[in-house]
Amino acid sequence: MGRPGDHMTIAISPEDVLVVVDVQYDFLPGGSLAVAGGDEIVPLINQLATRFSHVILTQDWHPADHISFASQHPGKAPFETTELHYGTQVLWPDHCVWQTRGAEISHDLKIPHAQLIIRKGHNRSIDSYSGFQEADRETLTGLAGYLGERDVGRLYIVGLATDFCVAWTALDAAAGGFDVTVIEDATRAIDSNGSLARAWTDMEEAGVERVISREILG
Ligand code: VGL
Ligand code: ZN
Repeated sequence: MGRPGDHMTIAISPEDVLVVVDVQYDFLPGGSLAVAGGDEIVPLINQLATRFSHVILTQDWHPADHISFASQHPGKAPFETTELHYGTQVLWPDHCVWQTRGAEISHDLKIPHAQLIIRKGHNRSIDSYSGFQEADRETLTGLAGYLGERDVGRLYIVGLATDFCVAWTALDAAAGGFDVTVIEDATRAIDSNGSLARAWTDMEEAGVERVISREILG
């Protein structure tokens, strides 16, 4: 309870999970798909992680000839789209190629108690923004099974990028019946062709909560 004017902080329970999405060198300044300001959220994520006893990470993890790369589509440039068997796919610069430096999770992320790293996007012919399922909306990663078996509380999602992997992970979590919160200032966006505004609209409609870190950290 607070006095009028006090800032009410959100209580994190031991069952709640912090999901840290794709804090990898290719999404940070200097990387091949750098997200503006991506490095600014790393200290904040480290601080938030101290409040959670259960933290999991996701890692974008592609073969060198991944279908989401513009380089695999002659005549196409990054950020254009193409039609694939599962729908419209944004084409990206080559990024997060497995076993390259760009795919590594930033060493500035200091979360020794993180318990699971879920890799996604390893199938050559299917992209996977979401930590739960691939872009064909069929192939599951197993994350929902893991979380179900651990009997978790609310999922708090942070990381990169707000409008792609964070949003798709949040939407799938909500669709799977989890309570979901995105901590907005602990994310940064790519914002290509209106993708950020669209992502927030979709998340709002799906019942995803939107908070800022001060509401948790006090
Ligand atoms: C992502 C584009 C392509 C992300 C991953 O982490 O948001 N975006 N692959
Ligand atoms: Zn990717």
